[in-house]
Amino acid sequence: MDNEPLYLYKLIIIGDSGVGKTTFLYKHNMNITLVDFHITPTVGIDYYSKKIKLKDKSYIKTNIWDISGKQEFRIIVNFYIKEISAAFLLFNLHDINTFNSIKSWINNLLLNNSCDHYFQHPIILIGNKFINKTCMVTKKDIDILVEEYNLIYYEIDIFNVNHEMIQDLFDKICNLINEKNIKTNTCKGIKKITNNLNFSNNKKENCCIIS
Ligand SMILES: Nc1nc2c(ncn2[C@@H]2O[C@H](COP(=O)(O)OP(=O)(O)OP(=O)(O)O)[C@@H](O)[C@H]2O)c(=O)[nH]1
Ligand SMILES: [Mg+2]
Repeated sequence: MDNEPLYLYKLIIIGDSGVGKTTFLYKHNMNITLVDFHITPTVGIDYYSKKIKLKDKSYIKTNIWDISGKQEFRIIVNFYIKEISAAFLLFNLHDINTFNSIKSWINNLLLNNSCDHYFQHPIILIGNKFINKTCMVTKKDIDILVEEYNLIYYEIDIFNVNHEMIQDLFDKICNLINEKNIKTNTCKGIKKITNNLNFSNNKKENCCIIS
């Protein structure tokens, strides 16, 4: 069928504990805002899968790893970072420590990724928990970091953005991967799907066979 995904893109969501990674993923996958729930810190790693239509009208499947930001799980992060095609990197606009960690998260990405192709993996930096008052993190400091590491930057408050805006961010990161043509350059974060029996959208699932 034409809308069957031909490729699997492996994405990761990273950042310090409490910055909103799981909230971000739930909003994307199920349009649930966990404001009314008692959301607990992720233990280790969580995983979701979703089908996305690219601008060129082809379909891809995404595997999205949501990893705990706690220090004790850092070894797991470094393991999963080995094979990703792009990353969302979140910080809390009102917690300077989460911003100060960004460089170390990026260095982890650069050091542990095992791809040897020329293209850079896209990184979307997200300043979360935006509220209309002075942030602890300054615009100037964010701009310097964005420039230095060639990041794409968005400021959001997951509690107050609509589902489409979060979907757009996932569409954007997947289209960037596609445009950079990483898949023809043996990126370990992209796999050709050779059999996708039982694939369905919006489900937690692990049924694809990859080459
Ligand atoms: N005000 C506000 N609170 C948020 C927002 N996003 C997340 N939170 C809250 O921040 C807390 C932490 O969110 P999580 O999504 O669990 O953070 P995490 O990055 O997954 O944390 P770890 O799993 O420990 O790494 C929760 O109480 C959320 O409800 C936001 O945009 N605005
Ligand atoms: Mg979490």
